[in-house]
Amino acid sequence: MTTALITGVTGQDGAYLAKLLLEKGYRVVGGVRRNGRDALGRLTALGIAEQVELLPFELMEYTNVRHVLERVHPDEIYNLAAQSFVGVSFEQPLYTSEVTGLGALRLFEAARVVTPRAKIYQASSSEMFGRVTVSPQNETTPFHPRSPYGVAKTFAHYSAVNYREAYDMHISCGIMFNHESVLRGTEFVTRKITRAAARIKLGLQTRLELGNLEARRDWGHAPDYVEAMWLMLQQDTPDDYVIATGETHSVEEFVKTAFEFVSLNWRGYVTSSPGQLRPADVESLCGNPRKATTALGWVPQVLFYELIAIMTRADLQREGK
Ligand code: NAP
Ligand code: G4F
Repeated sequence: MTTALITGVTGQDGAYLAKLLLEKGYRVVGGVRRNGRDALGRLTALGIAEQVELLPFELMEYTNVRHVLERVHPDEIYNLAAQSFVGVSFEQPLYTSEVTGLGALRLFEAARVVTPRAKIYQASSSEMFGRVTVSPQNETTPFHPRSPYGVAKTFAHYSAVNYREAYDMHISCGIMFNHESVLRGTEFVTRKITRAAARIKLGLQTRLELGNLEARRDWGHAPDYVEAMWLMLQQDTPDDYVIATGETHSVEEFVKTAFEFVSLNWRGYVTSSPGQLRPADVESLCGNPRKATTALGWVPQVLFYELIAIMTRADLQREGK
């Protein structure tokens, strides 16, 4: 039986990946942070909380990372743990660098010592492209990160490439564009919008305050994206892959579509507030996933309009209970 360790198993991607690997017959071990709330909500929602072996895991703590590898001896390691919210990274740049940047390096270093033959997936991000001058972006597009989070992910990405080249380790990076789902955190713009559209429709909320409505993103569906993570680790040779839909849409288009789904005109409810703007924002992202399609056979199944329908319908059901 193949053993996989997933760091960040309680997050959106961690939950979907755990489900996928369990379906494939893996032994799945998940690293969990100790905190005061129901950490297992997403695993419970997918009906797999009992099937994942959980271990205390903190990326800030090298000894803990190393002990977990010694105990689990994974064949595959998926490093999904991160302070993943770009907005907060401006408020907590040092913490974000510690977890999202140095945390990945701690894991690679521990794996070099304990499990050098394990295959590793690193969750890199389209946020590394930042201020783009070329569109669409692919694996050769230069990085120009625009946030402490983007800078930290770029450090982690180059650390992965360095360990691959220096120590011949099988580390692959998915340069993933935004991917969303019914399990997406409510702080991210998509879920903030679909939840608000549902709540306004149901009379539970009256207004929605957003920031930059002109920002454009390439939004896909998280269950499709975790499949790409797994595919990368089934290859003989490690590499980097852009994972994206190839479509770009504005935040305003997202709002309009979600509100239309609940038969409301968004203009009556949504404001753009300076308080929600970031010190620097990524204005436009659009990925070219051709390499992943050719080398991995990966194709996104869910695109923009279906994604919004899935998320808004789920929020209507959840909020209507
Ligand atoms: P998420 O929902 O925010 O999940 C992040 C996970 O990391 C959570 O399980 C969290 O645990 C854990 N974590 C945070 N700090 C940690 C620490 N110090 N030690 C151990 N675990 C820690 O993120 P996601 O959307 O699933 O994304 C997964 C990964 O892909 C992240 O690295 C993210 O940066 C990257 N990524 C995401 C996207 C996207 O659009 N979703 C795109 C590109 C890259 P708690 O539950 O305790 O908070
Ligand atoms: O949903 P967002 O917070 O996602 P962002 O910043 O693109 O980051 C996400 O995708 C990255 C991949 O590119 C991941 F690496 C990262 O971990 C995360 O999953 O914001 C999207 C856009 C931004 O331009 C933001 O300024 O929406 C704009 N926006 C406008 N109003 C807002 C809001 N974002 C949030 N979170 N909240 C708003 O009210």
